[in-house]
Amino acid sequence: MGHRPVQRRAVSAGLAAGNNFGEFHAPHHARLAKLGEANVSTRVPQPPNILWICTDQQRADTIAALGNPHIRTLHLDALAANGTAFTRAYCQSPVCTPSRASFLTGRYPRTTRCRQNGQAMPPNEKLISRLFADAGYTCGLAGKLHLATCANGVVEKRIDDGYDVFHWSHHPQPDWPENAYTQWLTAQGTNWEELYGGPSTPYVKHGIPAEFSQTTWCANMAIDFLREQKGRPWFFSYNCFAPHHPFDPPGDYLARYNPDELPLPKTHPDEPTSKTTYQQLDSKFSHNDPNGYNVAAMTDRNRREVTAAYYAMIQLIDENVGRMIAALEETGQLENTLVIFMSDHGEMLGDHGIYLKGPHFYEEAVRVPLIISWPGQIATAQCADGLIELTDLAPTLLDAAALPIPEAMQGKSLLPILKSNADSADHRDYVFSEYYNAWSHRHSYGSMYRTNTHKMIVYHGTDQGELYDLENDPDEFTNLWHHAETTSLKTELLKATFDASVFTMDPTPLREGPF
Ligand SMILES: [Ca+2]
Repeated sequence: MGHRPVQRRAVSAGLAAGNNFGEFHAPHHARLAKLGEANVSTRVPQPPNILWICTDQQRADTIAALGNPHIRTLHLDALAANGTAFTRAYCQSPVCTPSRASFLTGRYPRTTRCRQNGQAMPPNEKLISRLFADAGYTCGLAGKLHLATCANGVVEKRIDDGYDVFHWSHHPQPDWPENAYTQWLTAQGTNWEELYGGPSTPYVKHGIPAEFSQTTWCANMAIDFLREQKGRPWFFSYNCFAPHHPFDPPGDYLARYNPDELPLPKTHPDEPTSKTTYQQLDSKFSHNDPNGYNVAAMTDRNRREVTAAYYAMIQLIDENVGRMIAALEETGQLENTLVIFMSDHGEMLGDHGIYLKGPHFYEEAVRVPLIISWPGQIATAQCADGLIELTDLAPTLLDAAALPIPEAMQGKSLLPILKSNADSADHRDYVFSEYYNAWSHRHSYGSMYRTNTHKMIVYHGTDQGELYDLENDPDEFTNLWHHAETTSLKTELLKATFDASVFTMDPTPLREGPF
């Protein structure tokens, strides 16, 4: 547990791609050695820039260097080699809005009161971007934000979020004239409809060519921004829509993956009957929607094609990560930029017989990639295997910039782990995740409590739940919820889950006196 090196093979592959920013320069070495005993906040010579790359719906096991032999992610491999990869990072909700509301505030979904897709962020919640803007940073964004509804052509309502530059594009489809990506396509003399005419099956499509994709456009906006802001402290959110469904990479990227060489999703013969009603329904149609993917009709070939398309979308993201890193290097900003790569939640990708995301809390849905690099300031080629929540990101960034962490934040800074001053195994005893009627399945209210050894999922107001012994059943095939011999364990974990729901309540307003 704790630290182990990133796999050498993949690390070498990543470095061969041209990203060599992990080499420490002598002055940084000297500074770290000299200030080794000092308080973290005194070590920062100047405020670091923040490049926060957040993909949509990318599960954790999609980084080659971290153990996926089928996908190719040279630039993410290099990022991991030049920073710290957290291998057990968990989102606080397996759908967009509550997860994003949570990690952008360092608070739990029900604490922000933005618990559901379609629900607006209360205006008195403080986003991390607002806090950085207050500290003198210029903040920019490209892609989605999704802290309020933008369904049916409605433009997302913003709170005082601190973003000066705001290239809003919830998703690539031109559902709003205000979609900045749509406007850019127009300026390029083209449009989405024209570009999105490639061949398709019911599950996979040849999407927009790479140079015109929203994934690439978001990176273009990031690169323009970091060039313009050079010399000032800045904070940029790269929030592409990929690899969110539909599974539609550029055709030439799809061709890079031979479906026949990809593994089938993992399933167990007892599924879905031994699992929840939600899973039984979603194993027929994704998101329990007759207009969703017809999961029950999928062939093995279909399943492998979806995996190929998903990996191809991630490879395009990877290449754009490489472009942004190269721009940082070229402009001399790499040394003073903290880069985060992560995702808002995962994707089932056919595992356990289901696709997409919540209300399920399988590892595929709640565990996300998380890599942080900050050349010369944090450990390189470090794999941290302890339990991490995305609530920890906002306090980590404030800590890295030597800014105060508000009492309202519920996460815990990862900076001591990043600097190898703490073992990630000691960071948390459990992670907590919530799905409160957030998207599909009306009246589905689930809480997940996960320790190093067990996972308890309670679906409130029903007698349904899931209980997994992760040491003996890491694939979460055997649901022990109804097993008579585990009654005592179940009682213990129900109590622990109830405790966790109490201990994650809003810490504010602060108590001002004894009475
Ligand atoms: Ca999402």
